[in-house]
Amino acid sequence: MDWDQVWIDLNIATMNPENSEPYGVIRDGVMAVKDDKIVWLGCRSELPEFDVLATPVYRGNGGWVTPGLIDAHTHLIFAGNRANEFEMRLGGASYEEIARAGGGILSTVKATREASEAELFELGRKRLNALAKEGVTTVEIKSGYGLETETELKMLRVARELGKHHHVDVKTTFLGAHAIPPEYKDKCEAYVDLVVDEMLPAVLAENLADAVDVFCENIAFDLPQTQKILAAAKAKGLDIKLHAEQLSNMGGSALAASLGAKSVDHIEYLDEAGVKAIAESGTCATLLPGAFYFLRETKLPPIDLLRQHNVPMVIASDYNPGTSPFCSTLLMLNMGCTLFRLTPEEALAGVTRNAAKALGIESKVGVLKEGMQADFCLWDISSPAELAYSYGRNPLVHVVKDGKLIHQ
Ligand code: DI6
Ligand code: FE
Repeated sequence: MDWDQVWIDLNIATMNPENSEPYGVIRDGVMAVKDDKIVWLGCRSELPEFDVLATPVYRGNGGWVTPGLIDAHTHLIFAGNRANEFEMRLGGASYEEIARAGGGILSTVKATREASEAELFELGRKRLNALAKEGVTTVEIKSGYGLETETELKMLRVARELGKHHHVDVKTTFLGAHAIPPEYKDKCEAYVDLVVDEMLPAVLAENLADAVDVFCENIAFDLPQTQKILAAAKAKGLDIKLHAEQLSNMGGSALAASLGAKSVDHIEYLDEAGVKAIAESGTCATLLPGAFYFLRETKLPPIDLLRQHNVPMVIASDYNPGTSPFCSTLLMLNMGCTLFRLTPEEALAGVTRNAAKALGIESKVGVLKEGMQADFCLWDISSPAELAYSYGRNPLVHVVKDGKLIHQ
């Protein structure tokens, strides 16, 4: 066998649903890599002969291998922070009240408009490093703190640049409809037209986005406005997704499902009709426990209904300065289990297999099997549930990305 590297003495949580063991486990496993692909994976007892003198062999010392983690929902490019609003909320103000008073997303918009591309790149690079140190190999990054053409493009360019200069793969999402900017206060329709007629074509002209997202909420965009933006994006061949049912039940998820959205995100207020709609369209449910926790939300997303209807559940950090200031995908595994009562296996699927589906890259990453991209993590843990159980002692030992051992 002509292989580039072989990994032995591992337990492999393949997350491959074709393997009926919990976590798709292969014990005493071996994985072989050639170029950027996994070319052999199985039990050591079935390992074919290979040239042991010519092939580097890495030992896992009985540790666990998982697919590289995928954080499918972040807003990690922004300037400033919102610790002052945290204090206001602790003093009794609600997130909606702060937003309606011109704070919230708009205060981050002000800081982000003022920041240079180089400053945003540096902020983004540090945050991406923090995620990568916990085993993230693919991340989605949204715009949405510009709310004017120039700054939306600036954010997306920074996201694309980060993807070029970092081993972590970056998928970008245009979220021009994140809030109504001050210049368009009381002129929301005109802002939607700007998003559709000016921003979207500019984003497409520079190929800056893989997907389009909207914040469908009573403090943001209503159903007809959401429909207009998502339909325009879909017509241009972009993936669509939606911030839906976060603070109230607007029917955004059913709309997104009818347009073939990849995911609906947050969804604390999603009802059974909405769950059925996304189940039928194959749309993923992205759960964001960091925002749930930080807003001290009490309404749980409909986890049992999602299970009953076999909706793929994704877990993501939603890393942003307002509702989820947590630059950690691993922490979300714990929060997903403690707050939403996911099983550790569901949580891990939410940052691997299902996250890949939500980003439309499930044919390449998210599970470990022959032919997939060689993106994987080696962890110093004695069972995969440990990833969700404990937080703070980072158990990551090695990351392999596109077949290359990453030194970080
Ligand atoms: N929902 C959220 O939780 C974030 N965006 C959204 O649409 C919050 C973003 C922020 O407050 O800065
Ligand atoms: Fe978000």
